[in-house]
Amino acid sequence: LLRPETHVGLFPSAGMGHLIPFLRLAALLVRHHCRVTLITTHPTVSLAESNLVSRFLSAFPQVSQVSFDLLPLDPSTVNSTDPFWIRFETIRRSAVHSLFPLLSSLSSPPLSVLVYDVSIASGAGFVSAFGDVLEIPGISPVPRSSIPPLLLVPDSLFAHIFFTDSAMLNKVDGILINTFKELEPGALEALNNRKQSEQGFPPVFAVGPFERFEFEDVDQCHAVSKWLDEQPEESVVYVSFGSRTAQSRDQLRELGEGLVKCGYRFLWVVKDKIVDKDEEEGVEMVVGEELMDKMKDKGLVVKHWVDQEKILSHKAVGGFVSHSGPNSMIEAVIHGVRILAWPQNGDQRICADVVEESGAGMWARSWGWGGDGDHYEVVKRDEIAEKVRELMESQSLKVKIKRLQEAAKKAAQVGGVRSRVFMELIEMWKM
Ligand code: BUP
Repeated sequence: LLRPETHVGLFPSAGMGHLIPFLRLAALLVRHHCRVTLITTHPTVSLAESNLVSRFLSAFPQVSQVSFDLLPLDPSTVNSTDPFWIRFETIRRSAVHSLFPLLSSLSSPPLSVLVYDVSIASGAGFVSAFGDVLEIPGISPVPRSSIPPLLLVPDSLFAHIFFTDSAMLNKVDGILINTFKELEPGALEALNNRKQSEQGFPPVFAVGPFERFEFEDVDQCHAVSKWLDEQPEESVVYVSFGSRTAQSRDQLRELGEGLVKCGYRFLWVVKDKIVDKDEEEGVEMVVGEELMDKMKDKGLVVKHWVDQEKILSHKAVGGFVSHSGPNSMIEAVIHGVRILAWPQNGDQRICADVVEESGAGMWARSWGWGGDGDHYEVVKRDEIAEKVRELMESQSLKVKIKRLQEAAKKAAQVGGVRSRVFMELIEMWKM
């Protein structure tokens, strides 16, 4: 007997940190014989997004793509200058008019389910923060200092989106999170416990960990791979703060000096602007020729999109100085690379707590938020050098991250818990 095909609509919001897990989810759903339609907006905010969508669609011709039309948004009606947040809001406002007709038009076969993005791509810890921000079941108490500063500014666009989306969470049929039990046991258990379901909180599905697929290959990475091939095993610290964090010139210089001082080899991805399209100056201009000169013996410094998972999977890489974005955190765990978490904004302090609690690495707790708000202060080179050394030298972290890596591998293997969760979901969507 032929069962009707499960047709999944995927609608990611803006930014690579959102697009990447959606496309990995799409690839996993195709592997589980679902029909997938990807809903995208045009133009994308960053070039990296449009490049990745093209590569994905060439690799998966069986996935259909439809465009979601955006209504014009007057920037003066939103309290933000961040292009990604402005796009989130544009999508949310346009959805009121355009989403239903678009979904109804996807009729062959009709959509079984729509997976969308609550604009806060995150782990179970942050999802459990929806509702009551200070007393969060399943994770360590969250001090006020870990709440993203913009969330405490009531008229900020970030707070507006967070609180409206959190109120909507009770209306969805389920929540998918790219995580797995050993990484966030307390938060996942609390999210799925009876007390919450009695309050109408939807079931939570730990669908992770998501791994990289071949469509993510990028050409510019030959020089990076070649350099890594020449470095001894576990000798390199990889430094990156994700796709949306631009650091101040002062901070970049201190970081570069700190890396020189730490004594370890390093691969550093510099980001000077929030959106890649705005990057104009070369890395020498941004970091300064003098510092570039000091760094050349021990480090490779780049200012373009790199294939992060390929780097993390390279045997030369032993540590990762990271903003602890949720994707980066999971990717480091999959590849057994210990993390020094230096959260810059958003949910990253919640993730840094997960890093510490799970044994994935350590968190430089006393360092301020990134960016240029009131909470920002430049972290000095000596502190950076000291923490990097601690990360690279810690035997206990080495042991803990390998244990977690094993659990991640087990969850993602054929017949592992992740595929069981996918099968459960797909059965549910057929009903
Ligand atoms: Br930068 C950079 N190459 O050069 P996060 C990032 N990535 O592959 P974020 C690259 O982007 P949000 C690069 O592997 C990860 O999958 C990286 O996601 C990849 O942080 C993704 O770590 C970054 O969650 O997004 O970018 O701050 O704000 O949504 O957490």
